[in-house]
Order: sequence, then C-alpha cells, then structure tokens
Amino acid sequence: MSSIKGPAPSTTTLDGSPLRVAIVHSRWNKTVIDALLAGTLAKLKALGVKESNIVIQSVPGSFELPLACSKVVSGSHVQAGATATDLLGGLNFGASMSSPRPSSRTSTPAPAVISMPSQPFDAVIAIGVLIKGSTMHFEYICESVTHALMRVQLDTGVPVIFGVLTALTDDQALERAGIGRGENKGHNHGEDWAAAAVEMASHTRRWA
Ligand code: DLZ
Repeated sequence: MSSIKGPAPSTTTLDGSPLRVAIVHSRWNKTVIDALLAGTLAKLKALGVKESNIVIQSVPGSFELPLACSKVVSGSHVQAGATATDLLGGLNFGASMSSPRPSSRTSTPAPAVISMPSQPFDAVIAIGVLIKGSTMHFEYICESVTHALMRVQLDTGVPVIFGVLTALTDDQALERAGIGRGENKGHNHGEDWAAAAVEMASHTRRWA
C-alpha cells in the first residue's frame, strides 16, 4: 500500500524568482547533510530562486542552528564566505552517494562554508541531522533546537523552515535524505523544505 504521508501540493503558484533564501546547516553527519543540502538547493533553483539570492552558512552542530538563524535573519553575522555556486562545486555528491555507506554515523565536522547576506532574507532553512546515541544528549538537543527555531521565526516574522532530521538510526537519516542503503533509497526531505521556504516566503510577503 502506498504511504499517505507527506505534504499535499501547494494551492498557490510557487515562484521563487523574487526571493532571497538563507540556508544554515550544521556539519555533523556530513554524508546526510550533503545530500539534504543538494536536494534543497536543487529544488530552490527549480522553483526559480536565483543562485545569487541563495546564501549558505555552516555551523558546527544542530545546537548552534538557532543562534545562527537568528543572526542571519537580522543580517548581523560576520562576513566570510562562499556562494551557493561555490558550495555546489565543493560538495562531492557523486562520491558520497556511490561510495560504501559508513556503518556508523560520520561525526567529524566538514569544513565551514559560509556566505554573507547584504539584504534581508525572505526565509531561512535550518538543516541539521541528529542521530540518537546512547545518552540523553539527543533528546535535549532535539527539544531545545526545535523550540528555539520556532522562537526565531515568531520573534522575527521571517519563516524558519525546520530542516532538522531527528533520527533514531543511521538508516532513518539516510532514507530521509534519499540515500538509503537498501532498495528503498527513501526521499530527500530537502526538496520539501525548499518548497516550504518558497511558499512561506511568498505568503509572508503578502501578509506583510
Ligand atoms: C555533540 C553532538 C552529538 C553527540 N551529536 C550530534 C548530532 O547527532 N547531530 C548534530 O547536529 N550535532 C551533534 N552534536 C553537536 C552539538 O549539536 C553541538 O554542536 C555541540 O554540543 C557544541 O555546542
């Protein structure tokens, strides 16, 4: 039986061409992050968001996402960096998807890729991958990050898209990035986050 899960298509036309979108991503569990980032970027571009209007900021782990999103939205973070184009060139998606999957999560942070906005953003997408370990760390980070990201969007009025996977296993995370190890590759949730960003940014512009 097919799944009933997932978002129904938007009833409004999604036009990303006038929008400026920030992506803030953590560097823990890099294989999964890279795939999610690729899915997000591809869908943003498919919806018309210009590459020059997409900026990317990386942070060490998911716990750092709320503060970074808050700073990025207010335009007050420090400059250093690369554009979406540079990032796409830098990520080795082919290798990460075709090479053998790690048997345990990749916990070494990848190099920082950062870019700087010169004007406000219409939406920010927070991407992180939390995978449950043997302590309570996972629960505390999941809960605090979720609440803090919600607070950023309510406090600023700028949509913050919740692109944080909270997976109980490595396989769950891989499948939600469309790179599952089995026959079921799963679905890349980054595509949904990009669509949500464009839709919410468009709504928010109209509601202003
Ligand atoms: C420390 C930690 C652990 C154990 N696991 C993850 C994880 O699965 N995903 C993730 O994004 N970050 C993890 N971190 C790092 C924390 O988010 C944070 O970067 C550090 O505790 C420093 O504040």
